[in-house]
Amino acid sequence: MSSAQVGIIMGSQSDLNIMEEAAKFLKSVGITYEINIISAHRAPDVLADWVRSARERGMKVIIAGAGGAAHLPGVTAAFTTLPVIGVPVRSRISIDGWDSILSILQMPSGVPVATVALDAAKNAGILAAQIIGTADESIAEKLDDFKVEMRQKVLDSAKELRDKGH
Ligand code: RP5
Repeated sequence: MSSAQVGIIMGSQSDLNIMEEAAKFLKSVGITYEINIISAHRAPDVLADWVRSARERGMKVIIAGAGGAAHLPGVTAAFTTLPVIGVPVRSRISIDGWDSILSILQMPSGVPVATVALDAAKNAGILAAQIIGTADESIAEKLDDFKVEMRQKVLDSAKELRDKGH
């Protein structure tokens, strides 16, 4: 039995440097996650088993990232009613990322994938935390703190600009 609240999956080892940003954010707010490489094209049977058992293993949200003909998030969403967040990855063979963006974004009616920006795995982690935060006050409070920190960083950089005489 996994204790992971969020499942992070990706199509290839080559997606890991992007996808681990989602894991880093979840860790920073204390959300448990499981991270795995499962290809919709190269290991579809493994994907089906993993997704079908995700809810009973305690997962609340799945983040799926892939590049190229990026079917992993969509096929994942086909197998579950858990919310699926898709991360389009700009892979080695990418056509400027548009191949993965459109593959993940343009899902058919009835099978939604919440698609974040290209390579935006951190945003996927934040969104997953916000979903968990709807039912977990301590996570919601940490997300409030994160917003306060972001705001402060903007104010600090504006002050730095003024201090430099601009
Ligand atoms: C997709 O194809 C993966 O998600 C990856 O982004 C892309 C390239 O995979 P590799 O050929 O690097 O394994 O399935």
